[in-house]
Amino acid sequence: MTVLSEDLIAEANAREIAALDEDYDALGRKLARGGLAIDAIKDRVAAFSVAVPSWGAGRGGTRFAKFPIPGEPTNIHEKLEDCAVIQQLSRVTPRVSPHFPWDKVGDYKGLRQEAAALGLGFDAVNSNTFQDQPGQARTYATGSLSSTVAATRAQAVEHNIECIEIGQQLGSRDLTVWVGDGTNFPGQQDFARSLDRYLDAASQVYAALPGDWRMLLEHKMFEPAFYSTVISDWGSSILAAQELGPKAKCLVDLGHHAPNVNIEQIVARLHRFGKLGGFHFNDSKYGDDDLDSGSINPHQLFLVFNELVEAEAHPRDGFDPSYMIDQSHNVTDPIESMLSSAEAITSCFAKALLVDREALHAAQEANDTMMAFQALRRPYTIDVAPILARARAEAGGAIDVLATYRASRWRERKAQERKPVGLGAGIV
Ligand code: AFD
Ligand code: MN
Ligand code: MN
Repeated sequence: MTVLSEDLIAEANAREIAALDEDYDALGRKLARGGLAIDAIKDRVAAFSVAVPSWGAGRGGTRFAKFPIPGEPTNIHEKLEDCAVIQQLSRVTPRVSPHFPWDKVGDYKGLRQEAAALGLGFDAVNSNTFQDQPGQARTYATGSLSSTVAATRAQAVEHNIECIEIGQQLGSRDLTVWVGDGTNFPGQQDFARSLDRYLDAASQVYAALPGDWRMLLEHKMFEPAFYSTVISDWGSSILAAQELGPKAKCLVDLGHHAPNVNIEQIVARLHRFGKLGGFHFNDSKYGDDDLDSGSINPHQLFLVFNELVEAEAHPRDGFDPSYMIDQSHNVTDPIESMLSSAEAITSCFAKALLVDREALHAAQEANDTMMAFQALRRPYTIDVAPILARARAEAGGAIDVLATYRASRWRERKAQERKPVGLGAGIV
């Protein structure tokens, strides 16, 4: 079952294919001069994938307002449909990362089948102890896994374990834990004791992990807490992951650092200690951590992928990071943002594959700074779009994803069928 008409995609591609062939062949000749086989790069790109967040399918908002659009999805079933559109066009987003209780349903086996029928699987399960839910016994107003109240910590542990159980039914194998725990005032909580409480509760979640599962700890420097957070940075994250055990890894959300932090170096450090577990891709300019991937600083995204390709060539303690988009689409059609972001992310991966690693390492060893820099700069300036487009087209996706999406009039059609979203503030 396909959500969009295959004929529509084929017709759109037919109009683009001659130009693509020309561009692909020209790029192939250019890469061949540097000893690279374009088809081999294209095969690597075709095998690459990044998960999309279920919550990213709806319009996001800020703490000031949320401006819904007609036809946006309001439940997990409609969200899966929209994710299937992204996958059908891009062929690089075959998995959806669910968030609970937002995506709660009565029948998870059924949900897994529903997704499979749409060509989708499930990625990491995300728990949510940063909000209170109707009917919940204890509030998370003053913290969850690190709460001073034992019953609140127990409730948060129980929720995370429930997420693991749901994830097992969905075919996931990672639990991503991001807590909103932290403080707004100096002195509000004891830094050491709050971390002790977090570690004690997190170890109970860890103990419930099935053998082949991982627990991904996501750090965030600020927001919703504005003075301190319990897992604030990669240092706290790796120390916690080391204390919890080998199945605990660190998840790097690109938007969760102080401005100008060298994230690519953090990636290399986490990998050095076998603790790089996954990514949430997005971009940021100031404190806005959920802008579209590569929209502000594509060079940083490339440098992150350069470290990932380097890490893959030199694996330590396994190298299997889970890649996911985590963005808040406040002013665009979320499908368009995720199509554009998936392309930006895959482009950076492709450019990182073009790096002449032998030349880079030789220049590094010889302290030839300029040539080491050029080894990264040269591939960064190459337009890899034809490689991505060819990989997509061969897999049945669209050469021009955005134009084909617009031509499908998906959102206009859904606006006739779906119930309108309520107003309000909030990230999702
Ligand atoms: C948060 C974190 C985390 C969380 C998401 C919810 O990035 O990944 O699950 O946003 O919207 O900022
Ligand atoms: Mn995130
Ligand atoms: Mn975030």
